[in-house]
Amino acid sequence: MDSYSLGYANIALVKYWGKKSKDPVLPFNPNISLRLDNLLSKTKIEPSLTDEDEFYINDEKQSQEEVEKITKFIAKFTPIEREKICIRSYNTVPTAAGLSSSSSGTMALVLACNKYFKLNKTTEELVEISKEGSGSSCRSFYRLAAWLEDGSVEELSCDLDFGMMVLVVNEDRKKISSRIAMERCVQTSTTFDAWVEKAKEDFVDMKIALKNADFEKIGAITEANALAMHATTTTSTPSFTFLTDESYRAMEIVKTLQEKGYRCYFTMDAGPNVKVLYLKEDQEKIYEEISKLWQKKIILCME
Ligand code: 2P0
Repeated sequence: MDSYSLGYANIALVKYWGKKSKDPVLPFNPNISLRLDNLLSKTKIEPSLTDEDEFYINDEKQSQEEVEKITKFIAKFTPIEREKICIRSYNTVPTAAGLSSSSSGTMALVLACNKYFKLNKTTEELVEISKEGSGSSCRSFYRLAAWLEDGSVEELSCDLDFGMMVLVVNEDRKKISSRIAMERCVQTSTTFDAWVEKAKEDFVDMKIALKNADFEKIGAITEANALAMHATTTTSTPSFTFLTDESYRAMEIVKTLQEKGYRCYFTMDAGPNVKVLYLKEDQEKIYEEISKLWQKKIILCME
């Protein structure tokens, strides 16, 4: 019996960037994401064979600090008195490289705990728990999800069949975690208030565009929203950026394709990699065109 629990990555079309409250975790602005069914984490929990809790990612033993972080999180919803456990997680998502590995990992962990400790929680309850581990992970439970300022999570629908690929700039762990980056932007960015206002408008417009299946509009909002989020990093003190020259080159490639009439749009998260949103029916020709210009790795996220 395969006893793994699966968690999926998600990429925001309207980003979550900034916490209005940490406990409970509430976003400054409502945000919307698309789940990536090919980028996932699978996790299982077994009794530990040692007298310690253990945590492995891709068979690599994690540091004591990581074990403490994860056990502190699961203590919020698992029995106080419990045996020591071994958590084994495998990511098909490069870990902590701005490819949403924290979303897929947290969702898989929450589901694995539900199974191992026989918690019998509903999806709605698991969504609530997940958020406390990684804010954006609450969106991974639905194909299209909206996470609102009051903390609630809604499933959205859209008649379009989306595809996404990642132009991989760098798969290394990011130097600054999104948590710390976000906090710095909230506290110091001179454009943070403008970001929140814009993101609120983008959220309203994106919901309408999804409802109308207006892909051009969805793409335009996705790109503008990502750029506005990234602008808050460069207007922070100390200033920083997740993007590199190669990220900008990848964005240029997407723009070149757009000029040729291809329907594809970029977005970037807390890392240098560039994700490309398109319609599934266009995947083959977009992949072919992009591969001519981008010789580095490309990951298809939704085959
Ligand atoms: C998002 N990101 O909407 C945004 C865009 C990164 C850039 O949500 O601190 O790991 O655990 O709530 O969810 C990544 O942040 O942060 C994220 P915490 P999380 O996808």
